[in-house]
Amino acid sequence: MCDTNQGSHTHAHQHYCQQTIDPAAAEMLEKANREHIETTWDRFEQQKPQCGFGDLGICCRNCLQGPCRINPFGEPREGICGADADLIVARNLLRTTVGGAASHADHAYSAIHCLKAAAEGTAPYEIRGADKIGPVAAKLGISTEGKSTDELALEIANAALADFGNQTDEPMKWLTATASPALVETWGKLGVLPKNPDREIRTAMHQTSMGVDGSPINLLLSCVKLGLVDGYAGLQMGTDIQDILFGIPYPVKTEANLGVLSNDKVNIVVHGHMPEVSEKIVEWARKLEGEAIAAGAAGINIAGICCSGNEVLMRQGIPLAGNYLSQELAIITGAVELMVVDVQCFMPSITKVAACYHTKVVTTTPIGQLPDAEYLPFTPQNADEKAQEAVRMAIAAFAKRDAAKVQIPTHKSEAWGGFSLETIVQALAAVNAEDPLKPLIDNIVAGNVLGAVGFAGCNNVKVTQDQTTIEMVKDLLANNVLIVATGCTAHALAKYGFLSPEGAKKYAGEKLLGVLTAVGEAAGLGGPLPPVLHMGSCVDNSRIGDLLGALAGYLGVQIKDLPVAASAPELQHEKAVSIGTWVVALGVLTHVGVVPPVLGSPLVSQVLTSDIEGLTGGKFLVETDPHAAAQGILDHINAKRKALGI
Ligand code: NFS
Ligand code: SF4
Repeated sequence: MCDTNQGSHTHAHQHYCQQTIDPAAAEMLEKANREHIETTWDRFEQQKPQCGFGDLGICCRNCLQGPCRINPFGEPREGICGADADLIVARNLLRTTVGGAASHADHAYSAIHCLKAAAEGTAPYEIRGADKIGPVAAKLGISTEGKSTDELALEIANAALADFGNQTDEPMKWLTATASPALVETWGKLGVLPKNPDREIRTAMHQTSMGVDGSPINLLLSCVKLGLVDGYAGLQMGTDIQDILFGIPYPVKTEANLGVLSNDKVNIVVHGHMPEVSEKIVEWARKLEGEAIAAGAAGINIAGICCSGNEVLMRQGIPLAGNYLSQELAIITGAVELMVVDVQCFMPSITKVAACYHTKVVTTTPIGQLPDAEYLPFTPQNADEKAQEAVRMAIAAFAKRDAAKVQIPTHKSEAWGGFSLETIVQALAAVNAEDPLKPLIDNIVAGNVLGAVGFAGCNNVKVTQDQTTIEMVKDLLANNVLIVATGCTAHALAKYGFLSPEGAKKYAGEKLLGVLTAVGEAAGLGGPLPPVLHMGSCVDNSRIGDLLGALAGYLGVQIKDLPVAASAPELQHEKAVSIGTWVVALGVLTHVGVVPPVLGSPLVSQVLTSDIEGLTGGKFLVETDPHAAAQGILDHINAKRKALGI
């Protein structure tokens, strides 16, 4: 690593078009090559060819007699215990779903603790989303009469904790309070209503252990259950609590791509997922700006990677530096003083890349440590202290920045974020104050908006960074499909101008542009709404669920009847699998652009891409070609329109 005598990197004239379509990323890959710095793409090459058994999902290590592998073309057909391909694939898929659901439930759990401490006055967080308390209290059946904001926040935090402590056979309160009665009934009949998220995670680990469940179908139903754990104990609970704590997002303009890093300011990059950490870093970076100036910098610049970036974009207007595959590249600019991480999606490699520069990496949670990073254990109580420490570390590092190693790509695009359901309704209310959803519905009925698709999920080194996402969204917008986006796909779309009013003029079909312009102008934006509405982080996929629920409720139909779909074009994380499972449970066609490890079981593949539709109304669409995927989604939207008689 960063040893100039090491001659192992020889792609001097490579153009990196296999790796990424992002010119800023390509420029940094070129710099990495020049400086002999290994990136995730180099490590991907070293992994090739990846194991075919793993790829198909037919290897099992669930007991110490293994590993066992199934031969898809012959013998052996069973593992040592007799588990066949269907069983092994289904078991593995459930463990993946558990991994995702556990990540999101643990994320929500941290937010609950932070809200509780804030409400009790033991942690330095101000409750900024008092306007979210009413709706959340109402759905949970909590009376607000005569209670203070703090009292209500505490009661809501305790209601969330009660779901985690539920020892009865009643389903999770957060789920029944949020989902429509018809969905609750459907899930009840399937026997997949989760009770206590921690218990479901435990039970699923047990169910998949050696010598327990031998029924692939039963295991797949548990996947749906864990998808619901993710949806309601992770996404919905996380978003509701975070909105109460940090405020409901409202539209905000910012910029995206590595060009947001500053040449003359202290650059701090927040990376990971938990706004408890990133919000405090932003707060203290603003408060300590004078110290940075005293140290010779022009100020402090904060930028975000992955979902931490989305969180502070939505509520603080902080620019996005890049998505998952750009995390090492941000450090390779040589201009980052500090990268603060908390949990999820940060590569263990970042400290090695950072060691080639003056960059400090700070870890903040007991479960997310890196051996060569500085560990600042954040708690709700000490967050002010730890954030100051981190920001001062960045200021101190600024003096060590080596100008000879700095190269910041100039690429950046204007991007709007912060489109919560509340904001979308508010924008629509400018057109029709009495009945805000009516203009959207009328335009859907008239065909000016053909349908809507939610884009979510990651980058994955197996596919060219951002390409599938961008190509699909271009096709769909040209066909007047409204797009909402979260997570790393939202970053991708931000980088190429899809989150800006200009993007509407460039990419939206004529009819869609007319609607975006009418709403944007009525809402006082002086131009069209962006054609892609940034709804937040991956946890904020609950906002897409809220939007779908509102549309279905308005029309008096089920979500499964709507002309909508979802897509995770470049998924990598287990969380993307559990989110996708929740979305399928809602009744939505869900496209994935990377083939999940299930093809080793014809049965599991058949259930996920077809049979499950008969149970929930949703199913997975697996398609790696962006244009074919967009066409599949358009066909689906048109079929749903026809069934609705519009
Ligand atoms: Ni979602 Fe966010 Fe990005 Fe994927 Fe990772 S940051 S929670 S998992 S990689 S979108
Ligand atoms: Fe092999 Fe069965 Fe053990 Fe899996 S659980 S490793 S298939 S013996």
